[in-house]
Amino acid sequence: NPVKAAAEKAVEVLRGDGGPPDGIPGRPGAEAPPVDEPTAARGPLPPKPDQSGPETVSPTGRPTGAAQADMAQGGEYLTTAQGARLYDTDHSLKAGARGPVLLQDHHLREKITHFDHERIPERVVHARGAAAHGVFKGYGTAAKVTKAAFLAKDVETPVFTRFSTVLGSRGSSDTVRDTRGFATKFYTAEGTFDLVGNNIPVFFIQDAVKFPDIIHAGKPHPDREIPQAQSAHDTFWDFVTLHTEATHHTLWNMSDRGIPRSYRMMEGFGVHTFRLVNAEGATTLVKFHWKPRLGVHSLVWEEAQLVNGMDPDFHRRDLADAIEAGAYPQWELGIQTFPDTPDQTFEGIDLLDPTNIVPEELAPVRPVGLLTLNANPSNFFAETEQVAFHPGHLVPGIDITDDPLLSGRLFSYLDTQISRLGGPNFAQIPINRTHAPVNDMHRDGMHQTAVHTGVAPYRPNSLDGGCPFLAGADTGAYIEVPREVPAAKKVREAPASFSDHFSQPRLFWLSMSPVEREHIIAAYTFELGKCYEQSIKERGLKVLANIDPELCEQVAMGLGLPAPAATVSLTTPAPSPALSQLGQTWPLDGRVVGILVDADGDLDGVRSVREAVLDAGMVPLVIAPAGGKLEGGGEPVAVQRTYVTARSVEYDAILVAGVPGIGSDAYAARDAKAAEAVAPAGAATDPRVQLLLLEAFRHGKAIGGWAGAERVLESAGIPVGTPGVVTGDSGTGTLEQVKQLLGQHRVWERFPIGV
Ligand code: HDE
Repeated sequence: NPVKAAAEKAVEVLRGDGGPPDGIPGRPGAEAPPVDEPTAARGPLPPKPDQSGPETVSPTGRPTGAAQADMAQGGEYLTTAQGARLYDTDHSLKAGARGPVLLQDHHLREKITHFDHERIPERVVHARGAAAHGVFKGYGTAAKVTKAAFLAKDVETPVFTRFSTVLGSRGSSDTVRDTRGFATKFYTAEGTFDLVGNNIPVFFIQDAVKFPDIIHAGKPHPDREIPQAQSAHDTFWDFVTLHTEATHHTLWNMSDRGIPRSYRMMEGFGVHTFRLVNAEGATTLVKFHWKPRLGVHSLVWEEAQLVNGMDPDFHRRDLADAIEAGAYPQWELGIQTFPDTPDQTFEGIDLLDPTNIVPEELAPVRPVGLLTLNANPSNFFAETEQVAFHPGHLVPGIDITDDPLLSGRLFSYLDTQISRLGGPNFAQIPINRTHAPVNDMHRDGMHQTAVHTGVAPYRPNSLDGGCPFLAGADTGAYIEVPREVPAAKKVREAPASFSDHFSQPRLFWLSMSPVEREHIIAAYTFELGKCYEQSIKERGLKVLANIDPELCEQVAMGLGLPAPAATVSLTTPAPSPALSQLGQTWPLDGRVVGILVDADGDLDGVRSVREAVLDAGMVPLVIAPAGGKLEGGGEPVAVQRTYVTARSVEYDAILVAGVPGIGSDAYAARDAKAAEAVAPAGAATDPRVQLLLLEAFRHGKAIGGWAGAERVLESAGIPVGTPGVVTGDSGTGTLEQVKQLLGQHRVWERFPIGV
């Protein structure tokens, strides 16, 4: 069979064990297409439980819905989109092998046309994100205040959570200074509930009408389209200093909350006050909180900047890796509740003002359920990109308030999906399908995938027997709370209670520990320092003076400008310790420990340490001068990182097992000159090892060593005895000390170090 022979020849050539590629189809002398037998098709991926939307059956009897995967890749043969089998997809149809491509090549046109339209508009904000599937389990503790069925005891609800940055484009870096989105879709039996929150509990503006203004100011400048995914530029600071209600959110951004260590280590907030309704119809005002089991942790700014270069996908990778490794991230959903009084304030705090928090010391956060993210998406586009959240996706028991920011969002999210997802039928996309039975009487429209039957998509009707029926309170209808709207004039105004823009930022500042304040000062100095306009820097300082004189003076010093005086009288509220990220001990799950060693190091010690790191639920990564395996003693030790691929920012702690050698050996044979440049002859330690240790030190990371590692630490300028630099007699003994340090997240005594 000449066809088969040509195919076999092609395979041999590709493997490198064959002769010249004479017989490859498409080359002169080729006789026929290469494949005459199909390879076995891979079975469709099993549908995820949370994608199992309502099953529908097409007129041909072919199931759709959860069996989508089957439709996507089910056939054994390569086909056109219409199912016609193809014999070749590598060559255009030509008039002769060297001749012009023919317009009649319908396969070429279909393939390229589809490709041309693969991209959809990215989200106008929150374009860059990562998501995961999971499950939410209710504790039943909210039963007194809400009838929402998914919060009842032990009810398990499939969820899909998407985390995001706000300002950057889809391809921007993960660890920029920005707010993070934290949006969760609960596929409840009563319909889908979306909690579309952020990792910062307040917002820049009090009224949705200003959303385009803050976003236009934060996005790259419209002339050169720079800077990408940054707030450190003139237009952002121009807006937030002119518009002082942004002060509180901006302060959170400048704090460590603006650069989270991991999506798994962020709090989430519903921001607005919502209204809960219980089975008797009684209402309670509520703020939603997500509390991460691993605690709230951040990067330090220099580290965040290095990560952007070393691994722009740092957060995305961290989330996916943790889930793949079975270290499922978890958050408790908590609620702060407030009496639904006519003025909707609590302890003098206006609950309709989204620039306010209610300190947890005044209203404790009570846990009502547990979120566990336990499965990565199988297809980024289909799931993470196409998921469409909307704060108006509510279930009975959860209602909205008149927060003017929330009102605007209720309009915006539906509207934006229509242009982003190409029409009004985005609810039919698998990831957006509700798990509750649907009969919405919506018909037609772009990308309609349902084949609706019946002739009466209207109400009332007699032709469909009056179907579908209306529900009542006893059959699970969503009924808005019949709240009285006070008689009022139609005005474009904010209430007087919205005009205090500084006392809550001051509360936040006063609640920070000294090291957190140091980071805030550094962040403002960096960001305002990046502005070109002198007047914007000066205005920035005026805003800071109204938060705190020390903050203002320190930043002014960094900018080389005089510190202005406050223009408001500064109050001294009681600090809220819950706002600080320091002072507790946290689980170690998923933390990354780098182990530096070479073939002459204590390999037995490394073997035991690896096991102990894994036993503690952490990730050990062996760093050596070159890749491959380190031989000596027992089992060879696999190397995960080399001096070339390792950078300190990947690790939460570093252990040194002996005196790791000069990494240049690996190059020496190839390029002696280059090797000499990397590690000059006679250097005690490879400069890349020194840099690794020094950076880890600067970023407050735990460092440990044994088997003579003191020499290495000293050569990096971080002798044993400096805070958080420890040695032990054995690898596991050293690890125990490092674990203690890791529980505090960082070695805070090392700050300030000017990063
Ligand atoms: Fe959003 N926001 N937003 N936002 N938002 C969007 O919707 C909007 C606000 C938040 O992972 C958009 O589908 C307005 C506050 C998250 O898909 C858009 C206002 C909070 C996400 C939109 C706000 C958020 C978005 C863009 C002011 C925290 C990403 C794409 C009134 C409580 C969801 C999209 C995801 C996305 C509008 C303010 C959170 C344009 C008009 C406050 C987490 O509809």
